[in-house]
Amino acid sequence: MSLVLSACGQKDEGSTDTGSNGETYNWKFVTEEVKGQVQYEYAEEFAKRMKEKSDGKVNITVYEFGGLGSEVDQVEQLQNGAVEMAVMSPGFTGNMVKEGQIFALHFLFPESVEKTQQILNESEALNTDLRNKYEEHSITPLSFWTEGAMEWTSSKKISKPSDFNNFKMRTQTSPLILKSYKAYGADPTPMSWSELYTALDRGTVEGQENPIFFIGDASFNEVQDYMTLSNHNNYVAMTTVNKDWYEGLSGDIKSMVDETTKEMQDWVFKEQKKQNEEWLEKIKNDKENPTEIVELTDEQREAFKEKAMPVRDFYRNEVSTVDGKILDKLQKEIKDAQ
Ligand code: 6CS
Repeated sequence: MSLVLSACGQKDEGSTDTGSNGETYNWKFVTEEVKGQVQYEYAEEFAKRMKEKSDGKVNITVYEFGGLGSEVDQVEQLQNGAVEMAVMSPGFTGNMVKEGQIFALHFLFPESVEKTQQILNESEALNTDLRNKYEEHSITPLSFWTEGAMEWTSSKKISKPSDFNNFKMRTQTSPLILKSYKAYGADPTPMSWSELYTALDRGTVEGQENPIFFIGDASFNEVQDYMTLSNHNNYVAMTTVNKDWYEGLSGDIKSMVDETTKEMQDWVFKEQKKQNEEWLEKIKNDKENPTEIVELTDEQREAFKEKAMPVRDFYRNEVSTVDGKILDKLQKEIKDAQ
């Protein structure tokens, strides 16, 4: 619809109608998760706030994951303007926005999820420099937020790097995520999460990484025996908009979008925290599908960290198109925040 409107020369603000009460806006907001999960609930709350602030003029339809294709299809839909807004994981854009693979680096952000969120909110490296890199591909990330610390689930116990030897690990598609697991000796396979339950059940892959709420809500614990509380990374999602569409919004509507995006940072932090805490308890107490929770000592975590560190040099020297400048700046920001 928005494409048709653009072709007719109207203002490209999604589908726009002029009724007796003035203009109304109809936008599509796609997420990589389903009802009840953090991204979907985020988008619903965003839509509700926009409707209220605009006195009903902005109507946002939120799409659950699945209806519009894979995560990678959704990236394309945002780029070509078929949808105006998307929650997007950098883990699916790495073949295009090389710098965005910074989030694939293990042990980069602090173990504290709260501190990590503060850095995501304030980082110039991310909110200016990385944003510019995404904008080269028509994607404007308006905010970065965590969905929680990432943990490993597996069919065999993982507590040291050698446990990953030839281990079939499911990953998202960004090449640097695969590289991070190869650094532990694993055999990573990228796939959409829509195929993951079956792949784990059949043993096509033996393990995966995700925040706890997602592991529980997608029932991965049903087909896995162990969950290692590795906290090796934070799951970062981005609130993204189609660049041209966003820049074409009128001043007051654009300010409303910016204001809502900002407010939502606190909202989503609380939402992910609540969901992750609740799901940890549920997984621990699930007698029908028991999961052994593996806690790592500082020494054990250190052993993984040691293997992960060379991947940073690889990012700096082989992946980055700006000689690792964004990583250097981010590392300084992380150090200053701690
Ligand atoms: O593992 C994945 O691919 C999915 N995980 C989360 C937390 N959200 C969406 C994403 O596609």
